[in-house]
Amino acid sequence: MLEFHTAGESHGPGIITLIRGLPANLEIDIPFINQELSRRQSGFGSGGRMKIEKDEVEILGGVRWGKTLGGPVVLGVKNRDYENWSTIMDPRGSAPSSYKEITVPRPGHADLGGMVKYRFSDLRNVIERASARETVGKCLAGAVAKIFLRHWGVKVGGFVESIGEISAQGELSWEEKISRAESSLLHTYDSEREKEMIELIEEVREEGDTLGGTFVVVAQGVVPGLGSYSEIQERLDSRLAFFLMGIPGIKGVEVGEGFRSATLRGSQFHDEIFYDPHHPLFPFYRQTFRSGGIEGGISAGDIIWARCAMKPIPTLRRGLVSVDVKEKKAVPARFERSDICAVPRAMVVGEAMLAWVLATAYREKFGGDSMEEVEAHFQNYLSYLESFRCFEDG
Ligand code: EPS
Repeated sequence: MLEFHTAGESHGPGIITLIRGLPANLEIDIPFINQELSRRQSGFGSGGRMKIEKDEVEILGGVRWGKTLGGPVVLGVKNRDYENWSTIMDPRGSAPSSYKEITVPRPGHADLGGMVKYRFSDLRNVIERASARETVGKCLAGAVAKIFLRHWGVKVGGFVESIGEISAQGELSWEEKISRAESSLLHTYDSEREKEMIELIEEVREEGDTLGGTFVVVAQGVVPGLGSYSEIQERLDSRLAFFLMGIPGIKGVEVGEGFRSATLRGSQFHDEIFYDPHHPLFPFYRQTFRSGGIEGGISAGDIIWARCAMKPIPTLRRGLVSVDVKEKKAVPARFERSDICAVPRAMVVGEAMLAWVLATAYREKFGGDSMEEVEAHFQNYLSYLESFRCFEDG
């Protein structure tokens, strides 16, 4: 089974990702991984930290001469900011005598729950691992998943749909939206609305406040038949929701037009089935993907998409009402350097998680210890899909 784990703190020495279950002989494209890391760092609305960090992957295990060895793969990224935090975040030693514990939790953050759960008196112990810096690790896993998926013709992309109450407009193809988003400061496809979104972020920054928004992630070229209706753990939609909801700040996930489906008639919602022997990938095809390309927990073929809603960041310059847990006195929540709006960057993490879920589904369906074996099983499935083609001219 393909799985990943991340470790590391926001201002500690670095973040690592351990990936288990990759086949041997998968070529690891390091420039591509670095490109994904840099996409995660780009996006208007970030705070000062992004000027310090320039994330770059180091391979610490499981790869030789550019190819996986079939064992666990360990990827790491150093935190450049660690040099400014080396005393406070030193894995050795003890707190310096001048150190003051953080005792005022931010509403909306893991601070208070984490303090109670782990019996900490210093919220720094919570802040560090609960930080969205951890998404570096998710993007490392996602970049490897994308590299694996490329072999099977799957492309993963995404775009921001809204920031605050401003929504991108325009009926465009998936490709067009994704490619426009790629060159946009906010990773969105509507350049007119983007200006308004940027103004809004600036306004909110002035007010000492923060903003959320929504984004969409899409995979193209997915084979039908991934996942299963049989059990909750096997459903592609439940797995997708699990991984997308696990991105910090995400409060809502819908597969396709999930919420709108509740307001539509069956005749308006369901993606009707057509047959064309010349249709690429699979001759039973859909013209719409309102279901997100997943029916009964199984991929329908070609597109898979989901939408996520991200809450505003809980670290506000204008401190919300809180309580000093040591003094038991009402005080405004503490501010420390933070982002204003992280939606464009969360979108990149969303892509990573969609890629991850699909990579696990391809791994399960096609098995194999080496890329050669996966390829053989995949080709066999493609031949089976081909058998549904029936040409009138014989
Ligand atoms: C984060 C707060 C900010 C972000 C950080 C996530 O960090 P700092 O407190 O050091 O300024 O920049 O995100 C990253 C560093 C990153 O690479 O994504 C938080 O509180 O979650």
